[in-house]
Amino acid sequence: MVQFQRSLEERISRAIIRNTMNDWLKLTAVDVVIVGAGPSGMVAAKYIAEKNLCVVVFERRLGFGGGIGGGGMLFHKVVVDEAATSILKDFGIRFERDEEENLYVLDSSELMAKLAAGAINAGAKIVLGVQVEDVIYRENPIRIEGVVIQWSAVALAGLHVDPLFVKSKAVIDATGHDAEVLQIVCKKLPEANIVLRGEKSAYSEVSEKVVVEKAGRVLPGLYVTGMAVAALHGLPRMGPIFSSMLLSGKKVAEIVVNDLKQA
Ligand code: 48H
Repeated sequence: MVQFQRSLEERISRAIIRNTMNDWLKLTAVDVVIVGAGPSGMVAAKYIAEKNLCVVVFERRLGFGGGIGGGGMLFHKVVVDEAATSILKDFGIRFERDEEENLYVLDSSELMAKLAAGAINAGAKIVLGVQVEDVIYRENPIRIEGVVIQWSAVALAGLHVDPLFVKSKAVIDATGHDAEVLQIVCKKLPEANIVLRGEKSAYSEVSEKVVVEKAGRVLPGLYVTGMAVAALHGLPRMGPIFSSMLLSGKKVAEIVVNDLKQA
């Protein structure tokens, strides 16, 4: 009898398709969806996944890090203040103290790579090239129960392709300056009464504090972290200091974990 042998080309395709589909079937219903693999999203992902919750991060681009890679005006360093150094330690990210400025300095490439590694090692799945274009909601009371997703390439090509759904107990908007998920909810679900006040001009000292203070639950099932907090509450920007991005990611993770425990 002739032994039927698949070619390497067939085996490559089959391995990728079967294993992707196995993953995607698990991703149809998760505990937490995080939208955006920037600093705040990846920090939130690690601390939530560590609690044995099923976390997926959908990132529109084919890489993670969000605004980190640009450093400060393309200089390859970013800074944090002392409050955020414990998070850097949790992720094994190296930093140096600048004595003159009383700030902690680190390489943007190391921050990007190790935030992603930390989230993935804790068990979070980061899926690249997928964007969130809408949410799933339920009424009485109004709540968010998942997201509507599409390949970024389809959106970029302007093709009319119907999307798919991912159910989740919590959705975190970590989309940065544009607060994209909140914008969608604000526009399409007026009964949610979300008012996006829009980010204000730079006032780093204030912004670094209030962004962390205001990070958290927006309505049942919907949470906000990172720069999206500034867009929601009309808070100033801070420039390439990343403490509030990391600290707000950790804070939103604690709130989500606590809410899911009580549910
Ligand atoms: C899937 C999406 C979608 C979508 C966007 O911008 P980010 O780095 O976000 P933060 O808030 O974690 O960090 C902000 C920081 O990088 C920054 O810009 C600072 C500190 N600025 C201060 C200043 O003064 O300018 O990352 C957001 C990520 C990006 O990778 C996007 O591609 C992604 O979210 N994204 N992914 N579906 N609808 N929208």
